[in-house]
Amino acid sequence: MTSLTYASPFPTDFVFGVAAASAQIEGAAFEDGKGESIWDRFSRTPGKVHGGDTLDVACDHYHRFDEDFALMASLGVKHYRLSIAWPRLYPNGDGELNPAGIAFYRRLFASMKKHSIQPWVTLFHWDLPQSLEDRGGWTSRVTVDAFARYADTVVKTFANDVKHWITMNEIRCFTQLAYGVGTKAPGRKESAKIVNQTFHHALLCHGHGVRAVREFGGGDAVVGLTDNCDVCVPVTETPEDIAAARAWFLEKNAHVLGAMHAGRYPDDYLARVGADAPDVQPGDFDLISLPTDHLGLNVYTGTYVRAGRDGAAYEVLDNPVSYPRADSVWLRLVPQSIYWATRFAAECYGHQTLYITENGCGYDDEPVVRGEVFDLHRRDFLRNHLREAHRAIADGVPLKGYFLWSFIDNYEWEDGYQRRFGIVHCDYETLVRTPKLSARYYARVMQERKIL
Ligand code: PNW
Repeated sequence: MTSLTYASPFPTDFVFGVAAASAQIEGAAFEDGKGESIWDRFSRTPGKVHGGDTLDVACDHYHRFDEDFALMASLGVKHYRLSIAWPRLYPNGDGELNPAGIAFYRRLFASMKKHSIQPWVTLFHWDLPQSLEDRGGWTSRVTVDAFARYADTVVKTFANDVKHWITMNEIRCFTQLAYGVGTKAPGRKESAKIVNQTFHHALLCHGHGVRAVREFGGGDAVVGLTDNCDVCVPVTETPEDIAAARAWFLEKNAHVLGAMHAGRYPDDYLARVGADAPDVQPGDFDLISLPTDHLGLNVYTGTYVRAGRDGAAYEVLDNPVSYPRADSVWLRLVPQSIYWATRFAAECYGHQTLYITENGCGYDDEPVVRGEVFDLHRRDFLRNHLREAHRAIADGVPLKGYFLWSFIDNYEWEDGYQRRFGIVHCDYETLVRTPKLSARYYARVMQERKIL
């Protein structure tokens, strides 16, 4: 332990930021030549998205980005993680490039520069062009080839504007939940073999993203993956429970972080999936295991694990129904997940530069009352989670930054607009933005660089 206490400031190079994603805030879903994305299609499929909400308008960030960056700057935000909409640049995924799409992001980056906000750009945050889905989507290598071209274009075009790159956002969500469970676009329910293949194709695209940044990003550009690794927390912080949690972490993350790190699928993973293992072509792992500069972790919740009985490596504890959670049923409030996710990622895979690229909470009922939103629950959430980030740093974990999800209420995928994650409230009728109490709180934290 160092002498860092909660009252001491975060290290001077620690990055505080906010995050959002193209499909969730931009709107203008069919403007200026943008192609249809799988979420445009999925949201129009009856019964798939709460309230039948579409991405057509969202926060209208497409037309209001300058106002949004002015607001960010007024809150003291200096780092913003955003994503580029693939179907804005290549309406069909491959084929013709849409110059209006490029022009939009040029205007956007110019506005960020004007407001002294640094972009952290994710190449893919789930808005796959529908045309590629029609040709197999993530089950097909057609998507990998198209992504390679898209990544080359983005990095070449914006190399002067962007120095921080993230290849993919949360591989599990657009593979397993989208092609296995079916709750996310395109809503398919395929076999385990096919789902494992979608993971493999996503890993290949990550590799292409790294390659593109190395080839075209300039010498000072950095790149890494953002993963929503499965996170566990030892029930008690005893050596036995910590060892059990580490064993669980390694097992659950073998097919993404384990594979990237080892340069092949780990043996225990291959033994577990047997005949459902993905098909791997020669050279695939040369791409997948290209060295990266950082690893981003999106951490929202965690699973409690303790030492196993009768020789088992671990035992998972189910959460009782009364365990506290946000309004998203999956978002149980487990602040220690920040500490253990980053610590295990550093210990198990040797990562030297880690970022929390998302952390936040979603609630449904956050009304504006006399011009204010009293989201004390979010202010508390932030404080509790930042304390665990602080604890990780004190224990020597190389955690270098924290991006809050999200800057503004936005399209929460299958939960539509009812679920609010923003520190800025969005009125979806008037599109008026109102910073919540949590925005004022986070602004002070960023300014003073310590937990208040
Ligand atoms: C992330 N889960 O999604 C995404 O990166 C964001 O686009 C999204 O808005 C945000 O978190 C809040 O949901 C997740 O089921 C979706 O554990 C589902 C899970 C985790 C993250």
